[in-house]
Amino acid sequence: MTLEEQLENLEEETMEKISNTSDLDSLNNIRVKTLGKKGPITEVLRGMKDLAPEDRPKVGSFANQVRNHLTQQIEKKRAKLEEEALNQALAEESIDVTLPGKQIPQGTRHILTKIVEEIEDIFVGMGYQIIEGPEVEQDHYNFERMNIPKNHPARDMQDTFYISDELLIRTHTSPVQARTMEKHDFSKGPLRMISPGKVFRRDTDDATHSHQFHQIEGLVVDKHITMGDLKGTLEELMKKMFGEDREVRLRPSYFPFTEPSVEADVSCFKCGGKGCSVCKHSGWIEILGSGMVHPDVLEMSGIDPKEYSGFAFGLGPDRIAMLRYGVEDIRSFYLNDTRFIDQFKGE
Ligand code: 2NL
Repeated sequence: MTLEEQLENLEEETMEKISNTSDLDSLNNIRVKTLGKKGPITEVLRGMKDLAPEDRPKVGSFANQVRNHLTQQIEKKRAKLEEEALNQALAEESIDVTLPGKQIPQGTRHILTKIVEEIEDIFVGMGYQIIEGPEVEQDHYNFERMNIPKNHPARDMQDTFYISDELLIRTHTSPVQARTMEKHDFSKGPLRMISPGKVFRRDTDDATHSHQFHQIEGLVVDKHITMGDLKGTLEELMKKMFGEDREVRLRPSYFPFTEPSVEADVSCFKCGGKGCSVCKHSGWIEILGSGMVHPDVLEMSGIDPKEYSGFAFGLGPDRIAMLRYGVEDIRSFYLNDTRFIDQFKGE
């Protein structure tokens, strides 16, 4: 076989291989094997030394022609394979922009937070400050300053989570008020405050008890504060919360930190007082405890009870939410089951 014939065969075989290949790797192998330094074309060119000198230019130019042609064909095929690979990748990555998006659920503040904020707004409207304080509290502020000395039976009513003999998690928010009273400068005006927050008692949880719940306490101290001020304030609160035609009824009660002490009832917001299941057919709903601040409590906070008097009250946002929305189990507020929580989205 002449060198020309060898070259023609090589060209034909390679063209066949190029057309049969379907991936870039094997195409590259064909290029290296055919056109590379150790490939057949280089071999042919090397064999030219055995030719007659006058034949060499013709064979050389033919060999170059074959090489150029094959190079060109390989490049063409490479471009084709690359385009195919790109199109395939695009097809795999394409997204259907008309599909519905992922739903990201909208959250809402907890119903207890909403009730606390609603009550805060009412009192801010009457010129009260909102004051918060520590949940870990000293026995001194939580009990002693509230007229509940060691061995006082009221300590049993408020079974307590103690951290040490002198430290506990507060059983009410009153210590925030004791801390505020001792600092208040009465030359700048009366003290009007509410203290909302979490409180803790060592109760066994059931439908109506939770070891953690919420309290909002209110306190007003000034010269000439009377029970009339207390009743008017509670009436204003109840009308804003439960409707303009609500009435307030005070019944005598006992708290160690108030004297006299009263239990406040509101006329039933459901039946208006006729009697229904919400008010247990009495027409009245027990809503909070309150009274005139005990003179000893004022004195312990550095306030002269001969000159100043005050009223105070404590109410439970948990109980208010239960009454208003017919929640039967206080524990529902603390389970974080979104099926429960979500019911109050619109409130
Ligand atoms: C309840 C109702 C109450 C107070 C809280 C209070 C605060 C100070 C002085 C006097 Cl600084 N009293 N708070 C008063 C009456 C009732 O809470 O059922 N508590 C067990």
